Amino acid sequence: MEILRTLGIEENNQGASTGVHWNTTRENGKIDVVSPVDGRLLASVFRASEEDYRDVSLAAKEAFSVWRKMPAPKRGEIVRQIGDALRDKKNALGALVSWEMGKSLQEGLGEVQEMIDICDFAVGQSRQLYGSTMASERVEHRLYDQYHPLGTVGIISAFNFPVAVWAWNAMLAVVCGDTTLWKPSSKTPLTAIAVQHILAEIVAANKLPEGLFTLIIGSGSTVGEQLLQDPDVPLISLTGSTRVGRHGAQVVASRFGRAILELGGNNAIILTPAANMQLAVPAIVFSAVGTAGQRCTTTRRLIVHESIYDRVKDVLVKAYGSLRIGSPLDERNHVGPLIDVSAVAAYQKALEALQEQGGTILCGGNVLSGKGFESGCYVEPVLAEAENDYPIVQEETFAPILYLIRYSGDVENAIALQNDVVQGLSSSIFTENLREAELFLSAAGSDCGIANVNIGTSGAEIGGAFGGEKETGGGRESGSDAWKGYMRRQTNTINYGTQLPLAQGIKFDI
Ligand code: UN1
Repeated sequence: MEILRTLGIEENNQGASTGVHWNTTRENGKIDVVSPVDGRLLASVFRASEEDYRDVSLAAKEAFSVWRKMPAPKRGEIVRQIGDALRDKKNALGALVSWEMGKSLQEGLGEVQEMIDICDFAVGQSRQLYGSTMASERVEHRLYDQYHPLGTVGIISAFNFPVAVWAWNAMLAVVCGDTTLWKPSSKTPLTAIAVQHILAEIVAANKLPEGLFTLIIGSGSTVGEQLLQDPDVPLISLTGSTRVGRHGAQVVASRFGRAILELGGNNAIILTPAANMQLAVPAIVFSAVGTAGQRCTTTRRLIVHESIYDRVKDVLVKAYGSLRIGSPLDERNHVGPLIDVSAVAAYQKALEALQEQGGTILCGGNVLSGKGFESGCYVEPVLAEAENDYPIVQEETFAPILYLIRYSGDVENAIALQNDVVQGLSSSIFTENLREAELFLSAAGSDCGIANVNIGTSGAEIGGAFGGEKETGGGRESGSDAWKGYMRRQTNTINYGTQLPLAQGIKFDI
């Protein structure tokens, strides 16, 4: 495949890089990367060893001692070059995202655009690592805080956004003066290797310390666990399921490391009687079936007022009937494959549980086979009627299953249902009623990290902080002031006078 060659992917690739150099471990076997698009073997990657982990961690640590001293705007200049390199490789990398992960080519290109956008954002941020100056209560004293680089940032990324979420973290981390250690999902190692090749050219051309960008690909229970436990990695940014995140958070907390967690969502859209259906219907369908339901921000619950419930149900059944499922590389299709056959099994299991618990499938529910579906990863998006308190509705199933839930009375009841799950990532309301919209956004409204009005739950821009509350983990990445999470704050008091006044008016004469 031409794009593989363009991006430096070979038939067999190594799973660890300290920057420009690749380790040569072969004894841990390899990961065969099979495309969910058509079941073809794209390439293989040799799993990294525990020794490889120690190499990359040391390289990142050594690079930090140099990188932290480079002025932040100069660090931004390197990120500018990365953004330019991504612009050059956008088509090939976007296509590889689609082949490896199975999202549409539009979305694969959009994912690379998201990387470019965060590069631009980080370049600007590199000149704005602001601290505050505070008024000191003491005479001839100055009190201020400043932000310093933190160290190596471990980035554990998920298969569904194999490169963009890494970029959100890495581009901010490096302008903040940190070095990075990336463990991508074992389901999508090729896009990570392609990105590492792009970075290696920039590291070499600018004679940067090797170890600025390091990569480790291997099993979670070996190198993943080493990363969580590594005292030389003061911050772990982890994107994944709540189950994986709960373990990771505990391990990192036990060594007093910091964690930025972006875990499961159970995102809902509320449709009130004042909803504009022209906006709502396409937003619901895109948010529910886009990326085959495999975004953290995918809409999983639709909470609809009883007075419009039947109409909404009919419109959606019709819309779902017109969805075209098939290769994500064919732009006429709306829905591509799930990542692998184990995701298909989880989809089937969820549908069984739903029916056992009293839910009704209105449309979809089959796994597709035959021509064009040889990978076994294509499923029909499901629209189902359910109650919010069904155990299966309370869980995140990473597949295109949308639960229709009815509410009655005021919007407060819908908000209560929306909040009545353990996750807290994204949420939306469709209404043209100001009171409903403002209540939803108020302190008594949505309890999620992201709350939208008249747009869907997915597709956030990089300019805003991204993350959620409760079992979503509480972390924030990407825009707004998320950069502060990648630095250590230091508060400084300077006495430029000739006296030694103590704070709180304490007298201590000797
Ligand atoms: C994710 O699914 O982990 O808001 C990230 C969105 C994308 C990012 C999703 N910009 O849907």
